[in-house]
This record gives sequence, structure tokens and C-alpha cells, in this order.
Amino acid sequence: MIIRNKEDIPSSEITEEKVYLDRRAFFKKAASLGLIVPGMAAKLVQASGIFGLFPPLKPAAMPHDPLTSFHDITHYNNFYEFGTNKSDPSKYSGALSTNPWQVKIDGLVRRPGVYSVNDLIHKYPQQDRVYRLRCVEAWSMVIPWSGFPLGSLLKQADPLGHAHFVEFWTLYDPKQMPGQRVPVLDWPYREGLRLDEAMHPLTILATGLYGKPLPNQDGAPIRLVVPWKYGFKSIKSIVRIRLVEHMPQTSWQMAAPDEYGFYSNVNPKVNHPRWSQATERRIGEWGLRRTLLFNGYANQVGSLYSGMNLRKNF
Ligand SMILES: Nc1nc2c(c(=O)[nH]1)N[C@H]1C(S)=C(S)[C@@H](COP(=O)(O)O)O[C@H]1N2
Ligand SMILES: [Mo]
Repeated sequence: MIIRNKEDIPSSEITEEKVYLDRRAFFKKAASLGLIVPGMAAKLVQASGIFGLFPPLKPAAMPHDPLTSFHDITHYNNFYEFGTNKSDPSKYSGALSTNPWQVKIDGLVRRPGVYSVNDLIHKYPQQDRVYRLRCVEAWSMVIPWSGFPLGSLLKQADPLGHAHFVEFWTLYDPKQMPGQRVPVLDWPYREGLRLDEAMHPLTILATGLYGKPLPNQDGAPIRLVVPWKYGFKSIKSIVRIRLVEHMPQTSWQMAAPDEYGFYSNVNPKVNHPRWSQATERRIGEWGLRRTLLFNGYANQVGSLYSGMNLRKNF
């Protein structure tokens, strides 16, 4: 599905979004699994909060957090392969050919392989996950993804004992990705996780959002989503996953090592050298929210970092 600009959105899309929002069963199930903020099922739209020009500062995760609109999720993007403006990915990613698409898994595994995304979608039951996404630039969204745990695929590949990290690559194809003709980053875009982070049940490979295949501008046909880390860790349009022994280099770390660390866990107390991370702007809302440690997922992921100096390991 390709949406080039606001005017091009057929009314069928908008209707589908409403239908999606009505799928209360889905929300109830997700809530019972602890995957969405409680209360979302009961009431999606928070009526309170905007009584003046300066609404009170809210925490990042509120019981009635509404989903960010399909339009905002698909028109306010970071995908530098298509340009560095938020509107560039929706304008320029339409021509990216995403089917067929293969993902290679190699490195320190007993069962390396090359999988087609279509096979992965059939092999691993697709689950719905509503997650907050917090960009390092201090804006955030609430996105209803579908996908499957990265851990399922890693288990299938069977990591060797000395595999401690996972490295991810985006497609490198400057013909299709005009942003790669400009050296804003060391292409292809690369990211990495520690193996235990990659195996965590909250970490997914997303293949859709709002019940539709992943739009190109959001990282079609398959992208990582790690909801407790800054958005740039959630690498898009993945072609390779490699298990390695040592902490890999990542594109953002290579570009500015003092600003973008390997861990990049959301942390309101550790500021970016050039701006505060204490608050965030939720796209589609007025005012600011208070950013939460691990983006509000501390109960689920805090133990991964027990005893670790989060300021040093930023
Ligand atoms: N390959 C690739 N992946 C990427 C990026 C990118 O520029 N290229 N941007 C990252 C950043 S900074 C963010 S905030 C999220 C944005 O995801 P979204 O546009 O689907 O909201 O994607 C991340 N993944
Ligand atoms: Mo980001």
C-alpha cells in the first residue's frame, strides 16, 4: 500500500482505520497480555486535558493514550534513505520494491538461512502489539503494529554460545533509495542489540500496522521495533541479521558517538548533549508529556540492565 500525500488517501483507508479502532476484542486481548496501556480498550479518546493553552504535563504513558492517527504514522517519518525531512519518506518511498524480499540470517548460528518475508509471515503467527515509539528528537507516537517476536526467528537460527550481539542491516540500493546517494550516514543503515535484548518478548519484527501491510515509509516489508529504546534503534527494511560475538558498530554511533550510544534506552535523566530528554511531544497532541524510564516499559525490561550505569552506557 502506497500513500503519497494527504490528498491521495482514499476514503476506504479512513474507514478501515475506524473499523480497526472498533476491534475491541483485539484491544482486550492485548491489554490482558500487558502489551497496551490499560484502559485503552475501554476508551480510546481521552476527552480531558486540553482546557487551556497550557495543559498540565502528563507522563508519557497514560491509561487512555489514544493511538496516533494512521495519517500521522505514515506522513511524519524518519527514514533517511528517502531524505531527511519528515515528509520525505511518504513522498519518495512509494517506488521501493518490497515483494519479493529476502532476509538473511547468518554469523554465529547453527542454522543460517535466507527467508522470504512472505514465508516468515506464514511461519510465525502475526500478533498485534500497540507500542509507544519515542524518537531521540523528543517526539512520540502510539502505534498499533503487527508482527512476531524476533526471538522466534533467532531460536530457529540457533545462536552459538559465543554469540552475544545481533547486527541488523537495511537494504543498500541507492537507485531505489535516493537518500543513500548523500553521505548523511554511513550506508547501509546498521543497528545492533545485545542478544538478551533481541530475545526479549517485547522485541518484534513488524510486518504491518493498523491491520495493513507495513507502508514503505514505515520500513516495509519488515522492520525492527524495540519499544523501550529511542526510535532509531528500530531499523527499517531489513535484509540481513547477523549474530556476532562483539558489540557491533551502528550507523548513528559512527556518525556521532557522543550523542548516540549503543544502548539508547529511553531515559529522561540522561539528556542528549544538545537537548533535554525529560519531556516529549506526542504527535497529534498539544503540550508536552513527561518521558518515562525505558519509555514506560521498565517493569518488563528493567532487569536487563540491573547493576549497569545507564549514564555511562547511554
Ligand atoms: N533504515 C532506517 N531505519 C530507521 C530510520 C532510518 O532513517 N533508516 N530512522 C529511525 C528513526 S530515527 C525513527 S524515530 C524510526 C521512525 O519510525 P517511523 O517513521 O515508522 O515512525 O525509524 C528508525 N529506523
Ligand atoms: Mo528517531
